[in-house]
Amino acid sequence: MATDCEADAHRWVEEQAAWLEPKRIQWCDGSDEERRSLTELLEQTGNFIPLNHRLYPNCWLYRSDPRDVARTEKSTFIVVPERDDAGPTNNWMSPDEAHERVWPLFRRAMRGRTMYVVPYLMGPPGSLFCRVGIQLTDSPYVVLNMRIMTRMGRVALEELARQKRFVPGVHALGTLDPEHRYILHFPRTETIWSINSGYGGNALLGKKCFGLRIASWIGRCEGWLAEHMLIVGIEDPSGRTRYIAAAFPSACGKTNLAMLVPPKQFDGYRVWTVGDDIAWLRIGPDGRLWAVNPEAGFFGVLKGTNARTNPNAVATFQADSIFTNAGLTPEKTPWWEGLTDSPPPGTVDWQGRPWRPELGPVAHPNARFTAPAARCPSISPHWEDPQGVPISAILFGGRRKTLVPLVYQAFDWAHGVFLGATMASETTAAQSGAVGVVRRDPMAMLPFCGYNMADYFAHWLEIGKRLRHPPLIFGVNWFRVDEQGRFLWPGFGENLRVLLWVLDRCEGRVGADETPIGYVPHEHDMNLEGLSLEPGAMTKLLAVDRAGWRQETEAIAEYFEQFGDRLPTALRSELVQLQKRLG
Ligand code: GTP
Ligand code: SPV
Ligand code: MN
Repeated sequence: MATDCEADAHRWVEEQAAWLEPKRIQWCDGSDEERRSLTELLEQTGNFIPLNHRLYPNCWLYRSDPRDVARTEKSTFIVVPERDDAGPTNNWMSPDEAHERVWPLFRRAMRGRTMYVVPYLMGPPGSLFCRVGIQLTDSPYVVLNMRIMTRMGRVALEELARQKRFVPGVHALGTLDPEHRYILHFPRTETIWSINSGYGGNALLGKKCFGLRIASWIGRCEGWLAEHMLIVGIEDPSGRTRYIAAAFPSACGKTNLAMLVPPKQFDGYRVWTVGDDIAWLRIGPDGRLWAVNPEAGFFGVLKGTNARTNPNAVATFQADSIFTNAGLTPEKTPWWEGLTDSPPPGTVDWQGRPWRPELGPVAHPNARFTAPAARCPSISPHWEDPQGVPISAILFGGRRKTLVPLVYQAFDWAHGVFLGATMASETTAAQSGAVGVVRRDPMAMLPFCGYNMADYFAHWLEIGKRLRHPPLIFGVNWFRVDEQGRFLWPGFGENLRVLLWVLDRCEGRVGADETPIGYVPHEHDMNLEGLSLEPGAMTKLLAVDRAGWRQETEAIAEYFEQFGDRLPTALRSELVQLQKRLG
């Protein structure tokens, strides 16, 4: 006997098929056999190329349409009746417009093609956090990615029978025309529609669409948080592990921090990866904040990733992985900027052209790997724990060439929410549009919050009130540069030094300088042994430039205006207090 939820799912699939008119329907079970047949099918298109099976067993290179290489924020909408419920930072569309203007684009969109029905889980099976999604798609590439990024197929169908509802998502490749690309979210019905893209966050609907936009709304209704955060465990030489969650905008270092390798001076420390992109956080019965990674794989940035910067990522994607928009060497291995000093002779670029410097980069700057989390050498033994892991500290960080210190601590939860709400970062290649422009990206959720950002801030404040043992909140910035534009801080593995100061603060083991923006480390409290920095670098990294911050508060005041009365008064008062402290 089918449960109501299973019956709903079947009925919904039939209804969608009647509109999309696929030639056939294939329910995905997640088996190896299924993977093999999809792979063969894709290889025939010429855009899915088997890599050197000795060096990269079971790995493929995929070339996407050159117009479809990153998330398209201008095509991404929150669909609710009232514009104000989407808020000033989201694109808004009314449900009527969605049905009248966008739904017709899906009509017969799968004609002559196979419609794959992809049941998937977000969250570990059997966990309170666990949810079911069902994505319809006509892209075998999307199916193969969903298979890595989520727990897909039979396991999700079994869970469906236990759940009351699922998140339906309809994805059609269409023509890939960016002018008619739409990624629509209906928080009220927990539904997703996506058309005219096959790339990443636009098309793998479990990730940003469900995992962040829809989940952030569900979390608000149910009293939890869905965040653009990594989760990492730091084990000290005594064998105790504490966990940190960190929100950095796209391509600002989450995967790298989650997979950090301790510098050699830190013998006895181990770093455990729980998640690299999304955290779902709940208040535990003990009054602490507990986090799970709802995903099962990594969709990570290739640029800059190598055996020195991120050996754990390199080991992870050495097998069973998909490389999207990397270059290809004559040895049939993938290549991207930063892997080695220069591409081997005879390398072709991400569009398959023999590479010459005039053609630009070998790999697209947003080229990515899709790899199973279970392959990661640093994967935490607790990464699938149903209750998650307890969070001691939350970090908010971005790319700021100037002003923002390497690390500073918020005075309390409300100040920490203010710190997150006002963070800014330079844009990256992860989204279409200009790169390197500083913009406010509150909690790294600007492109991912499924409702009014002011209400989201209020929700954060509310969660803090309900936490008996809230994590401490910190700001970090690995990206300060000197006058020549060189990074002042070496970053990557060396970031452990900052994490250890953070954990010491959590235990009240070190003092700090009380500055107008928060607590800043005393230089001598940070373990800098074996680190070679430019002379004076540490002073610059920890300085609080009052004049610069006064200017920043003006920019923040202006930014707050857009939220009107909906902005929580606590945040307005945090701004006033900061201004007072700055004098
Ligand atoms: P999304 O997957 O887009 O959400 O990105 P992410 O936040 O996981 O970013 P990721 O860790 O993939 O890093 C993005 C880029 O920043 C890569 O090119 C990294 O090599 C670089 N990067 C990461 N950490 C550091 C760091 O500590 N210092 C410097 N200078 N660069 C870093
Ligand atoms: C991001 O842009 O933050 C990503 C990649 O993690 S994507 O899944 O394409 O959104
Ligand atoms: Mn991301």
